[in-house]
Amino acid sequence: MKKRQFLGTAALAGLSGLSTTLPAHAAAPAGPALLTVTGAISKPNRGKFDPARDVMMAKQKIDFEKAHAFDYAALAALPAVTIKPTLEYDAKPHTLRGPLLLDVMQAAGAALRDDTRLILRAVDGYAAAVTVAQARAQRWIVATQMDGTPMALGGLGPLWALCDADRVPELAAIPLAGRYGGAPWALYHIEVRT
Ligand SMILES: Nc1nc2c(c(=O)[nH]1)N[C@H]1C(S)=C(S)[C@@H](COP(=O)(O)O)O[C@H]1N2
Ligand SMILES: [Mo]
Repeated sequence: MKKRQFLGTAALAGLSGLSTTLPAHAAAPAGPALLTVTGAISKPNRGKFDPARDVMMAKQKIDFEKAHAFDYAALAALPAVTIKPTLEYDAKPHTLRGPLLLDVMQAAGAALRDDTRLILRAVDGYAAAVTVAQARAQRWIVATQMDGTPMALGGLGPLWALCDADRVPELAAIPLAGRYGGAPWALYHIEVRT
């Protein structure tokens, strides 16, 4: 009995000793990270850039000390909004659904000054920037679904940052073929730049 008690106490002491040496961040997602947010954030949930693992990011010259990774479940757990913009590929309205970009930023602890820039980067290297003020005013979302279905990698997914361009006058004024120039499909990385 005494021995078991001692071992229990020792195990607990060991655990608490370990936890104080771990970095103070929440657990990384269980599923594969679909979106990694880096830069000016205060809620990291994984380690800094690791050249042995973050290989595609290395090729795209991405480097960071802090990062918050989201898997599909983490994004799906945030409140979702639905938009119905006309897309240029078939000139028809489609239903895009996902969390607000700024809610995703908030979950990562991103700096959210009006002039903070969010660099939205896609797997093919395409990148576009939106300011926090623009993301708020135009209600940008990180779409996780189109027409009720998750979007494929190789298509427009798995994530697409966009807004309801039909209902944003300055975007609706642009011909359809150029209206989504600022909206990277296959989004996988966002850098928060103050
Ligand atoms: N990942 C990714 N997103 C992108 C692009 C791209 O090349 N790659 N092109 C942008 C531009 S310039 C426009 S006008 C629209 C449509 O481009 P697309 O015909 O290449 O899809 O998507 C935008 N989003
Ligand atoms: Mo474009």
